[in-house]
Amino acid sequence: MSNQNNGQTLTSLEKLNSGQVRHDWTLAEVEAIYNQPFNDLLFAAQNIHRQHFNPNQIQTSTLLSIKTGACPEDCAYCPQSGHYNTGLSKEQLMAVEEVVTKAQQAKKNGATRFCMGAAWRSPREKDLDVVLEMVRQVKDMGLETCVTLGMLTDEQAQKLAEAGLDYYNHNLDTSPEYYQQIITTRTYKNRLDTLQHVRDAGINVCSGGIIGMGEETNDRYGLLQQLANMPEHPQSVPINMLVAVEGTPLGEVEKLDSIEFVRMIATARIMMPQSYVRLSAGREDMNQETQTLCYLAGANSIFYGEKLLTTANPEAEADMQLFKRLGIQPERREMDQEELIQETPKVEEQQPAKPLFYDATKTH
Ligand code: SAM
Ligand code: DTB
Ligand code: SF4
Repeated sequence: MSNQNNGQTLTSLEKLNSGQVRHDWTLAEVEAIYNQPFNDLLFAAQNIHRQHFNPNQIQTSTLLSIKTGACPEDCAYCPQSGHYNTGLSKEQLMAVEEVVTKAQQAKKNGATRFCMGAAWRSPREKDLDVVLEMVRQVKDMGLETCVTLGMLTDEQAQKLAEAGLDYYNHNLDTSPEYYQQIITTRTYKNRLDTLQHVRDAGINVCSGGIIGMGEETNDRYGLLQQLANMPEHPQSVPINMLVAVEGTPLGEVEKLDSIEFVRMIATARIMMPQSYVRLSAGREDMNQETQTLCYLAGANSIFYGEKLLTTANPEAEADMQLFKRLGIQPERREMDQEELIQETPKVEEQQPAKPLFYDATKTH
């Protein structure tokens, strides 16, 4: 099958791999991208990646669990759900000063974004007020801010926007079909509604999902289809590999083939060319070669620092060593340019500028 495009004949797969920004993906199209020969998939993804981003820069976000455990929701993957016994100690909402201290450490270690997560179904008003103050103070330090607090009303999203929040993380997690086997206490529609409130408030959307939960490949296509067919692509798309935690219903699930994970990253990159694609949870169980393939496939963001919310993440030092081996620079915020000049390696060690590169962060 072929299509005419600017006088050139493209096969249907070439057309799918062309990096067009679309919101009408069919499942068959996602399947065709995901299942093409691995080298073709990675070549297409890297090619698209270079049209929008510096291929040798990775954005780094540090996570902090500001309220841990005893969550009323029953997400089958989650060590923080009150429905399962995972031996996690339940904690109250942290104090603002404590959070600011953690954010200062994250900034010192080189993170550009600080993501605060709470094990809530949705925030209570008095708790939201505390989080708003955290957002203001962390932002004042020159860090980008992200929070993930569960479902939000329109008004709550507005308040977060007024406090200066940069990103709200709320994942779709999986396909609409598989979702019912993973979470029963809130619906897929609830999630889409929260994301709409976040978008309406003008906050950047961070939304992705988890693979390796025993889903079919069809469910992975379904997740990507839902994400890419939203009215706007999420500015940040976290792809998590399940961290299987003992005591959760998914504690014993079979480990995912790492090549499948890389295919997922590459397909996300091709379908959402201008979004940051984050290689998220699960890196502790991945070797450095798999992570490197994810970067080649277009992942350009990671969670950085030795802890995710409650589980382990690679040591910051190990990530920096890998970046050095790969000639990757952690992305800097514009206001950090002075620090960048001090730390940038000598000119002869750097890659020449790519003519196709432009900074997609400037477009939103
Ligand atoms: N309670 C809020 C919510 O669910 O919206 C925010 C925190 S929740 C822990 C944020 C996300 O972390 C989940 O949506 C899920 O995608 C991811 N997550 C949680 N446990 C995970 C695990 N064991 N492995 C991989 N990702 C996980
Ligand atoms: C996302 O997509 N992954 C992060 C973040 N958003 C909040 C959370 C990963 C959690 C992994 C399990 C844990 O550490 O509790
Ligand atoms: Fe609660 Fe979020 Fe964990 Fe679900 S993923 S149980 S909502 S903390």
